[in-house]
Amino acid sequence: MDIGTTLTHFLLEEERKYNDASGEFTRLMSDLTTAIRAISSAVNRAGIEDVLGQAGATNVQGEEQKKLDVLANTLILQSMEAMGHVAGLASEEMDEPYAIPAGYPKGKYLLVFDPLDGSSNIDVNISVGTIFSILKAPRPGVDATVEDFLQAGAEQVAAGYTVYGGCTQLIYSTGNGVHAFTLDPHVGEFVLANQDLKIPHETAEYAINASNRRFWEPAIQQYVQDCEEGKDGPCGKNFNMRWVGSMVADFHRILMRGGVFLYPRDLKKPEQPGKLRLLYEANPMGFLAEQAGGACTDGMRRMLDIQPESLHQRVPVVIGSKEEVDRVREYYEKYG
Ligand code: AHM
Ligand code: MG
Repeated sequence: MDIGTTLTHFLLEEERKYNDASGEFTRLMSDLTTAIRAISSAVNRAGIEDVLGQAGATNVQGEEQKKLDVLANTLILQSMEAMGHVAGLASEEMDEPYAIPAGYPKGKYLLVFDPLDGSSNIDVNISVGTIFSILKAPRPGVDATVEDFLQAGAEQVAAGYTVYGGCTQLIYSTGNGVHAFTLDPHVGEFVLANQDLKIPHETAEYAINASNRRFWEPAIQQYVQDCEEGKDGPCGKNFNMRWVGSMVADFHRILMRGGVFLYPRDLKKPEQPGKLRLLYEANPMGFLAEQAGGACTDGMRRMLDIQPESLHQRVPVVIGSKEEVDRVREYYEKYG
């Protein structure tokens, strides 16, 4: 039997090669993966818990069963709060940043996350995921405020996601390529699966929720129409379409075989510039896309250049194969 290259081993080698090798980032990731293993286990047991929990939705201890996204959020807070590596945590599940309880040291990083993205898919046994972004705390050792989290995506120290699918995989980048690890459920370790993943530059596959078509802006209306016309239209090639409805799963497919994912501004809710959140969905995925040779934009701007104005800010997202993302950007310039 061969253990393979574990995530901890790989992270330490990376730290030795590129950073000051203090090991603090590796320890932070180790705390995070403790939570991720627990979330993976909870997701895998979701159907069982559901069956067991049907009578009154309480467990054997008489506690109310938590929705999985709240549970995932709690597991991450629990695994991080006492360890001294972060000065604050913010997530989709909390209106305000979580303050590290008094008595625990505050570290030099900030963690922003979506604990269980696509959680509406849990009930139908479709892949969901955890997305995370790691920033430097502007004021290390001190409780982080909202302003401390409002950093452009280009400032990210690291970003990644876990996809809870047929197997559990963790994908991350510290700015030196994108690497994938698979959880060995028997050993409890993440083991290196792919090093330095690259998104193919060209693609003939797009992902969009077309039920929103009548609310799209002209650029997206035109882009999708041209894709649908295939080789008889201006694209000159036939396109395929895929939409899982879990960004993590859709992005994972794009990372592995190319494609473009679009969640554009939706005039159904004109006050809302898109559905996805800048800090814990668009930025970490944008960081990974760029590291893999792809691109990410809000249609007009490079995603990682956008200066966030609020913690839960929403943005339009176009992400994936570079050539196709650039093409969508041209449609925005031409059609608006
Ligand atoms: P969530 O964070 O509440 O789970 O919402 C984000 C999800 C993404 O994973 C996915 O791409 C998108 O919402 C799907 O939206 P829609 O249901 O409009 O197709
Ligand atoms: Mg989400």
